[in-house]
Formats: sequence, structure tokens, C-alpha cells
Amino acid sequence: MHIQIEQDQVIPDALHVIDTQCPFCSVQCKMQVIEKKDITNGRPVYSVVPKPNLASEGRLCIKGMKAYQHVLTGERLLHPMVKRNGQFERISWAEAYELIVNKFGALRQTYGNHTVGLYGGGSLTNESAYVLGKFARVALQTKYIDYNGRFCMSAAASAGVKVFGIDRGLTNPLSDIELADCILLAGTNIAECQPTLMPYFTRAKEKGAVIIAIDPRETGTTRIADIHLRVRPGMDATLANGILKVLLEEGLVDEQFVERRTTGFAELKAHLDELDMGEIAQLTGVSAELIRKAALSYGKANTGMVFTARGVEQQTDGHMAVRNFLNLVLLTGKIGKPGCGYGAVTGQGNGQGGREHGQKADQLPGYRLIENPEDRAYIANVWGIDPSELPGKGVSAYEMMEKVHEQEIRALFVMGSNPLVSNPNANFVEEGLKKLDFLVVADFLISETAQLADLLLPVTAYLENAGTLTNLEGRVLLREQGRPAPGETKHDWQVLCELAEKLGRGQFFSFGDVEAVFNELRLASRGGTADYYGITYDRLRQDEGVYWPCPEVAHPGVKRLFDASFPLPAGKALFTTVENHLPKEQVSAEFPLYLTTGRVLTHYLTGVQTRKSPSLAAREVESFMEIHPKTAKKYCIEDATLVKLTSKRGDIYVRSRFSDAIREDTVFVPMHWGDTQNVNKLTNDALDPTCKMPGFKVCAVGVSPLVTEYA
Ligand SMILES: Nc1nc2c(c(=O)[nH]1)N[C@H]1C(S)=C(S)[C@@H](COP(=O)(O)OP(=O)(O)OC[C@H]3O[C@@H](n4cnc5c(=O)[nH]c(N)nc54)[C@H](O)[C@@H]3O)O[C@H]1N2
Ligand SMILES: Nc1nc2c(c(=O)[nH]1)N[C@H]1C(S)=C(S)[C@@H](COP(=O)(O)OP(=O)(O)OC[C@H]3O[C@@H](n4cnc5c(=O)[nH]c(N)nc54)[C@H](O)[C@@H]3O)O[C@H]1N2
Ligand code: SF4
Ligand SMILES: [Mo]
Repeated sequence: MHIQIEQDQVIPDALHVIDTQCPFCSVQCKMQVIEKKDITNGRPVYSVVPKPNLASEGRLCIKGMKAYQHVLTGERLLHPMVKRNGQFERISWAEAYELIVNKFGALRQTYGNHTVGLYGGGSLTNESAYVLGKFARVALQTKYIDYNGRFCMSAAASAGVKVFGIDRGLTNPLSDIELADCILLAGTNIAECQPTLMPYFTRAKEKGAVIIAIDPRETGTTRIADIHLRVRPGMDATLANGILKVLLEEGLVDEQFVERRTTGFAELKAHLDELDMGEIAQLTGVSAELIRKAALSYGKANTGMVFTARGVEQQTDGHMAVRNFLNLVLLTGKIGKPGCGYGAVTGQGNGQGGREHGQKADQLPGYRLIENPEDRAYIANVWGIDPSELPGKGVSAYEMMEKVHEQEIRALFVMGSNPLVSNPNANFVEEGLKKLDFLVVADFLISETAQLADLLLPVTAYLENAGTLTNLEGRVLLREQGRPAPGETKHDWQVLCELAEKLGRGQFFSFGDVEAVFNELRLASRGGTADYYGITYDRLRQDEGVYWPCPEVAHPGVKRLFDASFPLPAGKALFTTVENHLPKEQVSAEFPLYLTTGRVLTHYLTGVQTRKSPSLAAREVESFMEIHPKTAKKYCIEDATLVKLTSKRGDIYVRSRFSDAIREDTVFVPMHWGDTQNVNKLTNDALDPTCKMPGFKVCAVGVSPLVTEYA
């Protein structure tokens, strides 16, 4: 699967060589896309070679190899389109802008500024995400803006801020992984989701590291583990309590670290003393012996790292579950030194930068807070407005869908997301979107959400635009433009700036080019937690990316955080007391199985892009349900047959796939398909109280064969 090259290849007969980076996951592997002419018919043919770089070390996965296909598909959205009598018709940009100005104008006049909502995404460059946040606050003066990262990083991000005082995906560079003697992988499937990172873990293993995986299923990732804790979905916080209790009982506590660098230990200890291991084993479905084995491995290791991803985080207790894993790190003092640290494995290409510069309801650029008077004053000054003009805090992504339903939001502008497929409780979301007076979608493909839109705005894809993206390590990378914008497409940030001008707010959006946007972002983030001030396009062209925080141009950037202190009162990190608790939805006679959801190697998120790539789509043509053969037998389900899955909220139809490596009480369905295979028609919309993450990873379902007898 991986191709490794040592140095830049020389391609003499190439027509056009594009230096770029993969648009998909957070590793942001660098590559070259080579366009040549087929000598028989003169048509362009494409090949891809990986480029050496610090994160991927010159590897690419299959998605990166084929990521040119969805950009070059004949199904690109190339012109603005308006829906008339149920059909999309081509219009000019001038007409499109006029329509938006009129529709937004009329709605704002009748219902006020907050009637317009904006919905962004973690695929957008830092520059576009920054302009989107500014556009909401300055051009439209609405508080309603949020983005798909709510469903992705919000639990880990909010936990990191509480416990460490800062949220940066990895607290240390990837190169530390092979220095770890024990690695705990909790709810993360790196083999399929960040495949080019796998060699970091296999190298650690070759050097003797013990790998512990926590996942209800066996995956490519759990297969490299020495210890696999097959947890009952949604029970990670409780499992972490079990591990903590063993560490405490066995005296595997770094007392000096706890004393000097943390607060809250006494409360944690008192709480853990009260817990019963038998009960923990029973609740989590993992034996006390295995929990003990894992705890001893991590506790006794000299160095160690803990990783969490969406398996732990996409829960209605995701915030607290992550905090309990951070307790492990603090209790053993395994942070802030080589081979020790924590990683929230970031998801999207710009999942990290996308959460730093103001497309989140409560944030302003540089991780500043919209409710903090000093932060408001600073940003208002950079933007040249009065702080009182800045709206307040809005609501989270799914809560915006509730506002859409209630018609408090009557116009929605979506840029870089497919909420109809990615939000929980998709039937409810669809009902809401259909009630909107005006739905605008900016995309380069026609997603399921775009199909419901009143107006489509065609934008450039990754090969055609430039900008910065921040990878999972907190390293800012520059992606240069590789091809001209096709058709009438425009860059995301450019659309927003032009529209701002039509809305009479052009003076705040007069950026000549994308670098000018970045230079304003640098200033806006200056002195903030995610400080990009010292990062310039020139530096990014010379070095291979710069870690934030980077407060001055001469500053090298910070690779490893927390070596001396935490940015919290007294420089101390915070222990958290986390109760054992059950997921909000429990199985019943009608819905007897747990459903968990996630990803497969060849598709990306809602599949809009990868389903348009013939080479990727051919590898998984439809959705499926992974089920244990014993469970299948109980419900009269055969292998590779169509089944119906039903929850309280809806039903879907997928093909069964037997696996004896999944828990018998659990089925798994990936998230990459829409319509009748949209797994989010089933998922629960209960939200985590702190970060508003939905519980994508557990709900209760019933399963039945679609065809019970053959005629
Ligand atoms: N191929 C591919 N790669 C991707 C993406 C993609 O769509 N496709 N998306 C990108 C994005 S945006 C993201 S956020 C990341 C996601 O990366 P991951 O979080 O690694 O991916 P998931 O498959 O959602 O979930 C990880 C694992 O959690 C397990 N799991 C399910 N329920 C539970 C539970 O209750 N507890 C525990 N401990 N584990 C559980 C699942 O079985 C799964 O193996 O991947 C990124 N990379
Ligand atoms: N059941 C379940 N649901 C989930 C998850 C899960 O594990 N289980 N995971 C959640 C997670 S972690 C995530 S990140 C979300 C993702 O959810 P979405 O954001 O809805 O997923 P994408 O498929 O990336 O949708 C992106 C859309 O934007 C377009 N796009 C891509 N790049 C750009 C760009 O630069 N500009 C513009 N204008 N458009 C662009 C794509 O063509 C696509 O139509 O899904 C969440 N939903
Ligand atoms: S999907 Fe991720 S791992 Fe695969 S090539 Fe793209 S950035 Fe690299
Ligand atoms: Mo994500």
C-alpha cells in the first residue's frame, strides 16, 4: 500500500508536475501529481508520486494516490447554479451574489441578523476558515456560525484546554512515538485513518514497545497491539477508571510530578478508592485481569504515549472520557519529555488549523474567546471595528440544525461540509434544511446537502488553490496552487470577500491575495494561544512547516509542549474525577444491539469526494454492517445479504459482513454513504454537555434480513 521514495524524482517527459499535499486526513502527506499526454489519443493521464516530508516520511496511502480523480471528474460544479422549479439552472456570479444580497437582506430586515447561519469545515484552509469567521461577525453580524469540527475534535480539544490549558493535537512530534516503551491507542484506527503513520508504531514495536489498543472491534490497528481491550461501546471513561485504580494500587504514580506539576490528585484518589474493579469489568465488558495487564504495562514503562481518537471522543461523555485518559498521562508523569505525551489524533486535513481561527461559535482567531472582553477588543482593533459590533457566542453545529428546524435560522450558508450526511439524526436534519427559506452551498461537487440547496457556488479544489493547513502535530504547512481554477470556480475566501463587498462591507475584506489573508491572520492570532505571528509564507517555502505557537519570525516554533509547565494557574495541570457512566441510549428488546460507526480505508467522511474517484469507489462500492456470525445467526442474517437496521430515529439498508472480531453485542457501519445507507439516520442526537459532541459511536438498533425467504 505504501510507496516510499528517497528523493525528488526527475520526470523528463512530464507535461506538468504539481507539487501538492493530500486533501484528506490530518497527516497532510506531500506528493506530486504528474500530468502526461497519452501518446495514442493525446488525452492527459495522471500519476502520483509521494514526496519525502517530515510527517509521512515519503509515504502515501491509497486515498492520496487517487486524490486527483475527484478533482478531475467530469462531475465538478463549474458554474453558479440556482434552483428553479426543482431544477438547477446556470446563472452568472453577478446574479448569484445579487440573489444572496436580496435574500439575506430581506430576511435580516424581517428577522434580524441572527436569521442567517454559517456552517464551515475542517477541510478549508486556515485562510478560508479565518475569512469565514470574519465574514460571519463583520459582514453579516450574526452569532450563528459553527463547523463540522464539532463532530470531530471538540471533545479532545475542550479536554485539552481544561487539563493542560491548551489544545494542540499532539503534545510532541511524531518522531517521539518510537521513543515510547508503551503506547495506548484508545478508539483510534490509525491503520485505516492515518495509514502513513503506521510505521511510527511498528518501529516502536520493533524496538520493544508494548502496544495496547482499546476498540470494540478488531482492526488493522488493533492487530499490531500486544493487548486488545475489546471495550463495550461508550464505556471508555469507566475503563480508564479501572486502569487508574490499578496504577494507584500498585504505586505506579510519579509522585514528584504529581506534587510539582498537577492539582486535584487527592480528589481523584478518594474517588478511585471508592470504585469496585468487579463492577468496572462488568460494565466495560473487559476482564479485570486484562485491565490490570494494560495498566501495569503502561505504568511500569519508562516512557509512554496515550492517543485517543473518535472512538473515545464521539460519545455523549466524550469530554470527560478524554479527561480520564489525560489522568493516566498525569498520574504517571508521562508528558513533556521525549517519548512521553498525549495525542488527540486529529481527523481532517485542516482539522487542527480549522479549529483555531474563528469558525467555531465561541471563538475568535488564535483561539481567542468571543466572550472575553480583552479578546474582543484585540480582534475588533485588528478588524477595524468597534468591539460592540462583534456579535456574541452562537451555538454548536447540531444545535444550529435545531435552530434551523425552529426557523430561528432561516438562511444557511454552507462552505466545506455535507451536514445532511454528517450530522446525527439525519432525518430531523433533512426536515429542517427543507424548511429553510434560503440554502446556499459552496462546494466543488454536488453533495447530498447541495442537492437540497437553492443556490450552489462553485469553488476550487485543493489542486487549484493555495493556502496553509495545520497538520495533526500542530505544524503549519503551505500548499501552493497547482492548476488554474476550472470553469467559473473561485476560491472560498475570494467568494466571501466579493460577497462582503456586495453586502456593503468590502472595506474589511480587501485582500489582494491569499498571502494577504494569512498576514492578517498572523496579526489576529498574535499573542493568542495559537500564535501564528512568526510564521510567514517565505518561511513555509523554505522550511517544511513550522509548529505553533510561533510568536516571532525568528522563533523556531514549539515541537514539544509542557516540558516545564502548563499554561494554567500555578503552571499546573488538572486532575479530573470522572464517574463511571453508561451511554445515554441503552439497548432494549426492540433495539437489542449497540451500533457503532466509523471509517474504512478507501473512503473519506461523507464520501462525496471518494465516491467520485473510480479507483477508490471500486474498492468499497456500498456500505456494510460488520456483525459477529453468532449474533447474525440469532437474527437470521446470512453473510453478504441486505439487512435493515432500525433505531428510534430511522432505518437504513446495508449489506452484512461477518466478522468474528467484533463484540457479539455490537454492529459497525461506516459513515461514507448517503440516502438509504446514511448511518446517521440511526444515530442519536443527544449531545455531550460540555463540548456538544453527539454520541456517534453508540446507539441502540435492531437488525433484520431484508429478504426473509426466496420465492
Ligand atoms: N480512510 C479514512 N481516513 C480518515 C477519515 C475517513 O473518513 N476515512 N476521516 C478523517 C477524520 S475527519 C477523522 S475524525 C479521523 C477518524 O479517525 P478514527 O477516530 O481513528 O476513526 P473511526 O473509524 O471513526 O473510529 C476509530 C475506532 O473507534 C472504534 N470505536 C467505536 N466505538 C468505540 C468505543 O466506544 N470505544 C472505543 N475505544 N473505540 C470505539 C471503532 O471501531 C474504530 O476502529 O480519520 C481521518 N482519516
Ligand atoms: N455516524 C458518524 N457520523 C460522523 C462521524 C462518525 O464517525 N460517525 N464523524 C464526524 C466527523 S469526525 C467529521 S469530521 C464529520 C465530517 O462531515 P462533513 O464535513 O460533512 O464531511 P465531508 O464529506 O468532508 O464534507 C465536506 C464537503 O465539503 C466539500 N469540500 C471539501 N473541501 C472543500 C473546500 O476546500 N471548500 C469547499 N467549499 N468545500 C469543500 C466536499 O466536496 C464535501 O461535499 O462527520 C462527522 N459525522
Ligand atoms: S489520506 Fe492521509 S495518510 Fe493518506 S495520503 Fe492523504 S494525508 Fe496521507
Ligand atoms: Mo473528523
